[in-house]
Amino acid sequence: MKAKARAHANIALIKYWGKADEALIIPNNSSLSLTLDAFYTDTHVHFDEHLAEDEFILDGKSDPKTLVKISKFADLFRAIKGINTRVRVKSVNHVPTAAGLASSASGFAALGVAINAALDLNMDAEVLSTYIRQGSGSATRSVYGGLVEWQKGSNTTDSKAVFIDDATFDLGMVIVVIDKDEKTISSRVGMQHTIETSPYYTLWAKDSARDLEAMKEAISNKDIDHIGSIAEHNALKMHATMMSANPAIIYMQPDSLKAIQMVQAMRNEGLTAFIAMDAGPNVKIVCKLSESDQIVSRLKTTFKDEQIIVSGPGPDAYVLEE
Ligand code: 2P0
Repeated sequence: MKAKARAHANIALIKYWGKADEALIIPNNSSLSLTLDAFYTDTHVHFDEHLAEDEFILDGKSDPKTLVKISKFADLFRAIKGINTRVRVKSVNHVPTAAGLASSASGFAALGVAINAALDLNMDAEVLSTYIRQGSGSATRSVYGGLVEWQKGSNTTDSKAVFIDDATFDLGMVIVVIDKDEKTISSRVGMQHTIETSPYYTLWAKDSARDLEAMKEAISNKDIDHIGSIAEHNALKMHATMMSANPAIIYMQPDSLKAIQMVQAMRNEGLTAFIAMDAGPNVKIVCKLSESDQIVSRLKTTFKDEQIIVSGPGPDAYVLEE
């Protein structure tokens, strides 16, 4: 009962912000993301009769805080298999340089794919995504490569990932690492606080449904400018909604705004460049891969080489040979 798997991180172009069901992680709005080639997690699992407790080692160090979530997650699969065997989980996050972009999305997706293989559960990617979702919402989308929708659904079996497009039409992303430290307010806490206190929250959920439809149309047209402009508008609306919570949640830092202004300047010069920020200060730039060199050379006038990472679309999550 051993297996190893790899899953790539994803960045949402239509963001997930808020849960309809906190226990089952069913979101209030559907989301859509690009799986990235540049960031991934490798996870080895071993369900071992000799273990008294579950164990979790991340990048060579034991991580008791995440272990609680991992044990709960493993319980979902143990219940299906009808076993109580404890598991040893070893994960390695692969992120270029000290980016601090280690992701719960690639982490739970790799873990789900590895457990599915180790326990011979034979779930297909769509069904598996409904379990991975219960580890971390954004992980749902990392089961597939390219562009992926997380359909919000209304129950635990229909809130799932759906593959949209392999994104091999020059779509890319440049990531500007502003701060690699762990954020002070986790997404889980931040989204709940936004729901409870922002007068704009219901508008966010309603508007993002419209954005999603426009995004799917732009993807079917392979129109990167349109994809970027919808993504930027959606990301900034999410940040505006967070800022309208009480007390406000502000993830942006002065250097985030500096990067945003540089992106606007690049656009005025005719480059395809749009921002997509998550629950943190780092700035992601939706772009054409063929223009990424020009974008990087402009960013290098202000940011250090190691703060800038380029990525194309990544693949599906998959089982690795041991
Ligand atoms: C996203 N984020 O769509 C959005 C945009 C952050 C901002 O998904 O509570 O770590 O585990 O479901 O998946 C981050 O939320 O939260 C996230 P949980 P998760 O990528």
